[in-house]
Formats: sequence, C-alpha cells, structure tokens
Amino acid sequence: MTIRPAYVYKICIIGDSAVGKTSTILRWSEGYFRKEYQSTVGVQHYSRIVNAGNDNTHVKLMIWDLAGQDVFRQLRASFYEGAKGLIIMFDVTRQETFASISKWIKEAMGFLGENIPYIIVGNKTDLVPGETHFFGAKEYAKALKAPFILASAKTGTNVNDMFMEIGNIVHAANLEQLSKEKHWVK
Ligand SMILES: Nc1nc2c(ncn2[C@@H]2O[C@H](COP(=O)(O)OP(=O)(O)O)[C@@H](O)[C@H]2O)c(=O)[nH]1
Ligand SMILES: [Mg+2]
Repeated sequence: MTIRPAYVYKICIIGDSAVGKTSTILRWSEGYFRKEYQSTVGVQHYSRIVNAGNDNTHVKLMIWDLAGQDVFRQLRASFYEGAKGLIIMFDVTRQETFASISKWIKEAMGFLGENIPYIIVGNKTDLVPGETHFFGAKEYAKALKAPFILASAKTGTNVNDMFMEIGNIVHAANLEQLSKEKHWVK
C-alpha cells in the first residue's frame, strides 16, 4: 500500500562545507553512510514520509541540499524558495563551522523571513568521545529557542530524531498558520 502524505514540506539543510549535510541525508534517506568525500554540485533533494504531530499525520519531507561553496545568488534564491524549515548544521570538531551558524541564519532569514522554523545540529559526535560543551552550542540554541541535536551521520546516532524534530516543528507551524487563515475567512 502506498502512503499518501497529507502535507509536503520543503526543508533546506545548510551549513559550511564538509560538516556532513549530504552524508546525513544519505544516512536518513537510504540508510547508509557514504565514506568517500564528494562535494555536492548544485542542488539535490531527497524525500521520505514521516509521522508528525500528536495525531501522527503522514508528512512528506523534501530535503534540499546545496553545495557549501559560494554560488550565484540566483541559485540560492531558488534553493530557499518555498522552504518551510531549516536544518542548520555544524561540525563538532571544527569551531569555525559553529561560528558560521549566525551567518547561515541571517542568509536564510533574508530569503524566508524571521519566523522560519529551524533546528541546530552538531554533527560528527563519533569523533569526540564523552561529553563536551561543543563551543557552547546548546546554550546558543537555547537563546534562539531552537531545538539542538547532537548527531553522527557515520553511526546514525540521532539522525532519525533530527528529521522527526524538524518535521514536527514545521508541521506545528503550518497548522498554526492554517488556523489563523481560517479565522480570517470567518
Ligand atoms: N566521522 C564522521 N565523518 C563524517 C560524518 N558526517 C560526514 N562525515 C565525513 O565528512 C566529510 C564531509 O561530508 P559531506 O556529507 O560531504 O559534507 P557536506 O559538504 O556538508 O555535504 C566526508 O568525508 C564524510 O565522510 C560523521 O558523522 N562522522
Ligand atoms: Mg554536500
């Protein structure tokens, strides 16, 4: 039986080059970790149906992935267009990728507005044994009221949770928006 999703949401995954964006999507959408390094060229997207919300609605997440390198603004505009949420990723072994997050948020909000839902993900936790403060990322995310997830595309730790989380907050934001619009019609 094919499942028909009740909603389809476009999600953009952003962050510096080589933080593990493409590896994470491959792990999630195909269940394997790709070892060899291959920089993403242009834009690619992957989708999967997940359950979101309290009523376990089937929603389809279309995850859009862009190369980390600077590309034409025109491409970035179509990359972001229509996105309902963001996964913003850094590499827990490279502080500069964490420092870039504010830049990524600023860019995405420039295209999508300040209310765009997002989560912050620290990837490659398999390389850092034990608990560390990860540059204060948890506190940073808390101040922004954004969910924070530590993950590893290599081991698969928290990869599903990351997509569940973004699915849930995007779906909740959409239902809230829809109920406001209904109110207007009345
Ligand atoms: N150890 C480890 N390596 C990772 C992880 N995620 C990605 N990598 C490696 O980091 C490099 C960059 O990954 P990639 O997915 O291409 O990053 P992107 O540029 O953000 O899409 C590749 O060599 C991956 O194999 C992870 O969770 N743990
Ligand atoms: Mg990539």
